[in-house]
Amino acid sequence: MPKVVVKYFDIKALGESIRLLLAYGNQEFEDQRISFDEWPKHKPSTPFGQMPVLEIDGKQYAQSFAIGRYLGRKYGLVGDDAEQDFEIDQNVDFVNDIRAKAAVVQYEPDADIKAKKHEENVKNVYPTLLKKLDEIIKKNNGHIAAGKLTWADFVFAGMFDYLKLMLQMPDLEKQYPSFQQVVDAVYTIPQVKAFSDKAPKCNA
Ligand SMILES: N[C@@H](CCC(=O)N[C@@H](CS)C(=O)NCC(=O)O)C(=O)O
Repeated sequence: MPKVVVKYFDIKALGESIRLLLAYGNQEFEDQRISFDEWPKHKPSTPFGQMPVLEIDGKQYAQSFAIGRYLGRKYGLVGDDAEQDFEIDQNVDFVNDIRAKAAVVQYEPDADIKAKKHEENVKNVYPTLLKKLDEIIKKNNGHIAAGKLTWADFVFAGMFDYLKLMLQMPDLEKQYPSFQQVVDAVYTIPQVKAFSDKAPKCNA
């Protein structure tokens, strides 16, 4: 077995899907959680100055969705044909669009502007996007794409707590039970659950 290391902060966000996919594939890995204080020391030696990073036998790879796609391919969590793979990529990009809209608010330093941006998104942006995502999941039998479990579900499940925090919607799954269906489809897989039960607890 190759020596595998996942480097990320001690949060779920963009790194959790990688941990969950490796757990799914029964791949042993070092779950290296780098503190925010320690990060500047590591940053220059990563491929793009960001994490998550997946290291395989000493070679570093980055970009969370590229890593997810790679692990999905490795563990059979992909589409049945090129068109289904296309749909998986498309819907992962859509999930990421929602994340990006919320991130603009989350990382706004000015408190007044932040509140205004959030209000604007709650009124004019989130309802349309979340309704669309709900429709997509329902159409795909409780999955993000292709009507079955794929690496896209791991991306969504892994970032769900972070999404809720950024959207400032702690009961999002109550509004959209389909979202919880995707999370459960991933976290109830025995080897994923075993990893998650033992992993450090973090709420985003
Ligand atoms: N497109 C990249 C984005 C990675 C990213 O934004 N990483 C953040 C944490 S979630 C980071 O490393 N921030 C620290 C920095 O930029 O110095 C991916 O999907 O992996």
